[in-house]
Amino acid sequence: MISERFPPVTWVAGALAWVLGLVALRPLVGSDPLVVAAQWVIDSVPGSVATWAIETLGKDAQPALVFGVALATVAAAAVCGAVVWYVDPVRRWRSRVTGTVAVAVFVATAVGFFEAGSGLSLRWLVATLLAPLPPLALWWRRTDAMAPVGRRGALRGVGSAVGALAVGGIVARGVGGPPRGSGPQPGEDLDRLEEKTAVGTTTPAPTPVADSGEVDSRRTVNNTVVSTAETDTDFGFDFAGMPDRVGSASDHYVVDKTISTPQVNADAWSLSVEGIVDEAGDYTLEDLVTHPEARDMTVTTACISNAVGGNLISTVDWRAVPVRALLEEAGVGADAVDVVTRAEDGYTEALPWSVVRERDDIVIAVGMDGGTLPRQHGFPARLLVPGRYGMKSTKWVRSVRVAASDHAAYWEQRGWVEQAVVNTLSYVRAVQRRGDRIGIGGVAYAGRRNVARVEVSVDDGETWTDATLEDPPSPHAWRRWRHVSERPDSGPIDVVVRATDGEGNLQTSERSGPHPGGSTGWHRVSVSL
Ligand SMILES: Nc1nc2c(c(=O)[nH]1)N[C@H]1C(S)=C(S)[C@@H](COP(=O)(O)O)O[C@H]1N2
Ligand SMILES: [Mo]
Repeated sequence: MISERFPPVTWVAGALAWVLGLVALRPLVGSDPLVVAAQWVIDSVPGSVATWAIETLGKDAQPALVFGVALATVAAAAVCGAVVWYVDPVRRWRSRVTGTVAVAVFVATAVGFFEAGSGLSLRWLVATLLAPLPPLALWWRRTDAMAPVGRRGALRGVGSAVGALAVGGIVARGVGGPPRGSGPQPGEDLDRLEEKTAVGTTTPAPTPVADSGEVDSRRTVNNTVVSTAETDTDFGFDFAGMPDRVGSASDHYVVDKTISTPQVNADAWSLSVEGIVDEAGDYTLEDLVTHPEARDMTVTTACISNAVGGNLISTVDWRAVPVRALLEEAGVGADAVDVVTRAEDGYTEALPWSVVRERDDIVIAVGMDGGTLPRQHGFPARLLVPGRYGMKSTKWVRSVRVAASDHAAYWEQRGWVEQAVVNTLSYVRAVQRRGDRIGIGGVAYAGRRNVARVEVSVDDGETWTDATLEDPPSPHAWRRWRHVSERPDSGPIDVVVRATDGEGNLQTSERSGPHPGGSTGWHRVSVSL
């Protein structure tokens, strides 16, 4: 009986050994075929499904999907094994079916590791040869002879599989990750990079911690820090919960569709400017960092999927070169319609040339917070489009192409709005009691329209008072605001905030979810202090 049932089990064991081998070899190549398959699923499901997954599961959706792909592989093997063993007509073709599957496993491994990032390299060859060994060893024993193999044979098979895996894993770890080149590294000091050149790359922003004075108690309600402090000093813009006026690279939120963050070797990278241009060109990272039009700019970026009051918004200093400057150097043809950016991960975005031509703030960023870009923020270079949601800002950009027709970009194909101009927003971040006084503070942002006014209500919108506004760090950034009132008695406070942009438009109170054009509505926080 056992021998009758054993073959399907061998298939399952083989699939497991294969899947584990792929994961074990991941460090060698940087990614693995399971991740490639999962990414392929993300890229090919209908936009509504992808959007739903990103909105509801956020970053967790991605590891879950990789696990799902592994599980599906094992399940498929079980089905195959059962069919081959139990279905009579197929039984006769058993060795042929098994042979075909073996070849398929081999090809999938080869293609998968190739796509996983190593291309045709020695690492690819080693990974491709090692990963299929354990499953093939298991299958071999079962298929060359029709005779059943006993438990000892099975144990030997499993033993050799585990052994091969261990060797593979040790080799992978010993050899280390894929080559990163000796040139600029992610997060490297930008000035040092310039010196070198002269001689010869869904995590919400962590809850901010800017504090002044002792805080006696502190809790967080809907991303708002509620605290009490024993101090008589006046409220500034930095009290518990207030974000820094300009944040750092490490506390910037991260959102992308990639399961494993692209790892770009800056030595081998260059940005190509191509399409309808007189003369296509390539820019190295050094070319961009030392470009005569390179400039420093402080920019607030918000994700279109941020909920009202959410943490997918950050402000940081960038070093960047206007796309307009690069395109003018290339000479844009008269038929130009769209400027399409394409990224390492297949992501694309597009902006009309008529807009790019007029705006010096649409830039290729090569520096962030004094360093080169961190990997997760697009090393070595990314687009920045102030005033539009983050989706317009292609990370890991590889090419800027001038096209003669309208290009449907990655998120646009998935049902999000094309222009993605940010909606005016104002968020409460901090409520603090100091004796009889209550300080309320937060941020407001209206993209290029700028924030002209912020009003705060402490009675759920019945009455409104103007908040004190801090000067924005730049025309492309948010403004911090605060509102201080006398309130000796403790009790519930229903805070509501609303902003007015520089064109005189009051932020809409109408509540809408992020899809398709970004969330709207006033941020409300009820606290007791
Ligand atoms: N290549 C690429 N660029 C991308 C994305 C992506 O998935 N791939 N995600 C976009 C989205 S939706 C946002 S909100 C911003 C986030 O940038 P950050 O992670 O540096 O904050 O990157 C954008 N650029
Ligand atoms: Mo986004």
